Amino acid sequence: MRAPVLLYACFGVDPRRWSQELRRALPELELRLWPEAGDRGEIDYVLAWNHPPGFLTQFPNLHAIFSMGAGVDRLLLDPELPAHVPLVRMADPGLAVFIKEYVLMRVLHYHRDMPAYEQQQRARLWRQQPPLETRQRRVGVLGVGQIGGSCARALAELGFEVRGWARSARELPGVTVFSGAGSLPQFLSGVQILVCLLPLTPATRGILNAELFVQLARGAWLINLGRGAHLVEADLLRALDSGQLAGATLDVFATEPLPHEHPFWLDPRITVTPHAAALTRPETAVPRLVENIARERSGQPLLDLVDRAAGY
Ligand code: NDP
Ligand code: OXD
Repeated sequence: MRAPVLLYACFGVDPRRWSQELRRALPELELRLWPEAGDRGEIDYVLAWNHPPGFLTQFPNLHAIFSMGAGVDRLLLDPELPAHVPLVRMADPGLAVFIKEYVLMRVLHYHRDMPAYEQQQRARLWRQQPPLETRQRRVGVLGVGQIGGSCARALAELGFEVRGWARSARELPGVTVFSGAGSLPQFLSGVQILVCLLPLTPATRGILNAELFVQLARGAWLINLGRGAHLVEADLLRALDSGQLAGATLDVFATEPLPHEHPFWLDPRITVTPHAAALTRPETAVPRLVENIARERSGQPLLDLVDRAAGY
């Protein structure tokens, strides 16, 4: 019997560390690195990222497509994505750890008035801002799945008053979870720091807009780590100008890299990071891939399957 074949086709991601880790963890598997795909009919699995539209149609015998990223929005935009091949999102526990660090860093930055101190420093102004206790600060997390859920729990452990929003009801220790579109206004009311960790789907595209901002506490802060297309950029600038929002931290953008002339770069109210809150690393990501390939080979249901109709 021939060995199963995994094709690494992650465009723009250096394959060296991945191939080392994959070969170590899956010695019984034959690993091929795009563009050295060999006989297309022999490819059983693809680890994919940023492939050109239609790329996957050349592999007629795929058993599963594994996304290198947690977000599969770009994969799902491929109009020729093979319809009947299971699509698996990345559930790398390392991603959740890095995003949690980033969220804690920015929430504490806003909570402890660092934007005001940075301004004061530039003006050589010595003025103490009375700190609030964490329990006096309401933080909302849009999307409390694998990553958002771990952030919400960590914020609750620090004592913040944490709300989460998801499609379906769930229990998260220390977090009040609201579910469904109808509960969004209730979730948003009084939120002072809003974190977005939603997947980009038809239901969530453009969700960070004027209508949403106005439902937050006045002078709220926004932290967007989901996708750039969640945010209506002009509405953010208007909300900052009106004082409805005090500031924003953005890691993801509608156009990446953020164009050189984009106003966000030099806006002192906005912190820009280059989609770097977390990166999938082979050390933490490969074990889940190994588990899923073993499951597929023994006819068990795959973990982390994408619901194509829901878009994530
Ligand atoms: P999950 O699928 O585990 O969680 C998604 C969460 O969003 C779930 O709680 C889900 O609800 C909720 N959700 C989805 N659609 C809706 C909706 N219409 N209304 C309300 N809630 C909704 O994903 P992850 O936590 O793994 O990742 C989330 C996103 O984070 C990724 O899709 C990606 O865009 C982004 N990301 C960004 C990174 C970065 O570096 N900036 C790195 C990694 C990911 P339910 O639980 O009910 O299904
Ligand atoms: C992801 C990302 O989706 O890095 O994993 O944004």
